[in-house]
Amino acid sequence: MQTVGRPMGLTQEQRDFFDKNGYVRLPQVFTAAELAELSSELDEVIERFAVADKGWTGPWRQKYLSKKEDENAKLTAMHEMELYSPAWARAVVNRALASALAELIGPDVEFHHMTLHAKGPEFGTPFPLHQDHPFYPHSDGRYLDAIVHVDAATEENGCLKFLPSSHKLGPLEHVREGSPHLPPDRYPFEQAVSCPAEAGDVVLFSIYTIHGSALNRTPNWRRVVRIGYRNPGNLQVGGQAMGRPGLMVAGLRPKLEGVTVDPYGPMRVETGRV
Ligand SMILES: O=C(O)CCC(=O)C(=O)O
Repeated sequence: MQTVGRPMGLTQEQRDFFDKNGYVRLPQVFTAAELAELSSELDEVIERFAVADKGWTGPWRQKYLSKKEDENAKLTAMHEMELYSPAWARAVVNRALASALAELIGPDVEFHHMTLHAKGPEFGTPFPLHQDHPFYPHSDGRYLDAIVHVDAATEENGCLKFLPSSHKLGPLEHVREGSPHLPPDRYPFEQAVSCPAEAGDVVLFSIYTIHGSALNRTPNWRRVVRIGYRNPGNLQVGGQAMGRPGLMVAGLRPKLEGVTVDPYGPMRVETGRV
């Protein structure tokens, strides 16, 4: 399948920033026209299928939220909007995004999953500091999450926050009570650096980079979509979308030792090692 959109290489400065900090903001990956389609189709899909609930659970909520905030904080979420919306299917194979990913974890890059995080007005729920590794552990670090900003994200509406250079720590033990998260006493939220972004920007970060976000306290929605990508040689060991092959967005699927592919049957992606 051909990727769509403009090719876009990373600047040396962006590469260096990513290597040092474990995340990087790519401005205006999506054009205004692409963004308008993504936004309106997302609204329709949310209306029809998304679920609003209290969001991530666990003892961290007592540390991050007042009683009133804890009672009211809400998240609207769902997975795999590429199966519901052509604009989001095109986003997966966007050429500007694919070429940036290929530079960092390629040359071969495979789509893995898509997840919506829409924080509603006033009490859009926060996310405690965590790595994404516990949610879909893979054998090595060649996995990037791409946060597509459908709305601008600011300090006030709960933009992403990162602990710079934390990707160098590798996979960490997480508290498993409720949603996996890092202990707030050892990883204080106040130490995280904000990464505000405009609508149309994409923030890339490693599966090992520690991140989170604060409450949306504004009267408007903050909608972002996470698209996960991996080098296909980085085999999954558990969690979300385990065993499901994804579209190749850069390079070609390699022939891997120990992975059997039946060209006439459903492709199986074997379990990797941690
Ligand atoms: O949507 C957010 O604010 C946080 C996203 C996040 O933590 C994640 O996608 O892993």
